[in-house]
Order: sequence, then structure tokens, then C-alpha cells
Amino acid sequence: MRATSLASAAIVALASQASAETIKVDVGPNGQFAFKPNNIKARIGDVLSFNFHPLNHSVVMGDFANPCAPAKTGGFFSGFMPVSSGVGSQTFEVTVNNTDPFFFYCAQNTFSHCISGMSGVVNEDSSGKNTLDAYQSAAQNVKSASNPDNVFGGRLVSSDTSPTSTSAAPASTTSCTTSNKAPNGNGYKRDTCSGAGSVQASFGIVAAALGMAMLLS
Ligand SMILES: [Cu+2]
Repeated sequence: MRATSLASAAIVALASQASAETIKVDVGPNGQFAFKPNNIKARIGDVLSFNFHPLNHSVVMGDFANPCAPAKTGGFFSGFMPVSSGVGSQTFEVTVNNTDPFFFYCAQNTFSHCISGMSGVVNEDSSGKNTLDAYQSAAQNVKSASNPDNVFGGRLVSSDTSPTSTSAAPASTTSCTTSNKAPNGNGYKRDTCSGAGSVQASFGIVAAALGMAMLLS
């Protein structure tokens, strides 16, 4: 059975990364165009868990050399996450695969989030010149932020999935109705989600397995 083997695989994967931490990052808390925290130390295997607050934020991996633009190679993009109140029902989880510094930003152009300083860094090289301060200063001269066409590089996880219930996970497949194409950072309308349904379901099972693993430990 597919679900069972997925869950088993997830538990094996988790067991091999017992020391990995989940690092919670709030995206736009308290109406601020900011990530909290925005200067993060992470180890290989750690998971960045982006939690979206109102209005309609996103997170994209970028390069120091091109503020507010997607990384030239690899990276991730959460899609735009409209939230009216509280915290969004989905988190975006990114596993850190190496300890090289990398930057991330919000691609929302309504009110110029990245240009206003909505960015962050993981494993900043604070002894060099490629600091978050320098990135944010350079971002002020960018005309507009850009984002990849599609959600990639991470996992959309329903944060309201009960960790003890395996039946709750597949329900998330029905939550997305429009195309997987992300808009160009304009507007506050969600357009980024279907096609991610199967991915969400799989990771819902992973989340459920995580809950099981925690119960067993
Ligand atoms: Cu934003």
C-alpha cells in the first residue's frame, strides 16, 4: 500500500536525521514586511518552516549578487500565500542541504516587500562583505522583485493537520483549485496551487508519520 510505504520511508528518513531541527520563520508577522528571524544559523538537515501572516507574502531563495530575484541555480519558491488573519493554513518547509550562505526574500511587489527589506539570510558570512545588511541596502535600488513561475524546492504542509490523524492528510488535495502558475508578484490574489495537490498529500502523510515518530520516541 502506497501510503504505508511512504509513511515507513518517512520514519526511516526521520530516524537517520534525529538531530535535525525545525527552525520556525514567521513571514510578515505583525504587519511588518520582514522575516522573523531573518538571520538564521542552520545545519545540514535542518528544516526551515515558513509560517505566513497577513497580507500575501512569499519566500524565494535568491543570490547575494541579484537582490529580489530568484537564485540562478536551485533554490525554492513557496508561491504567494494570501492570509486574512492569524497564520496561514499551510507552511512551506525547506530542508537545508549544505552550510553555504544563502539569501531569501518576499517577491510581493504590492508595497515593494523585498525592496523595503523583507529578506533574510541563512548561515551569513558575517566576516565578508556579503552580509544581510549589504543585501538589504542593494535591494533598495531594485526596480521590482521577481519570482519563479512555479512552486518548487520545498514542501507545502497543512499546518492544521493533526499529527495523530493519518486520515486528515489527503483532504488537502482539494484545497487548491487554480493553476500552478504563480503571478508575477502583483496583486493579492492566490493563483498558485493545484498540481501541488499530490505533493501536499504525500507530505501530509510525512507530517502524520512525523507525529507518529514523535509519539513513539
Ligand atoms: Cu511580503
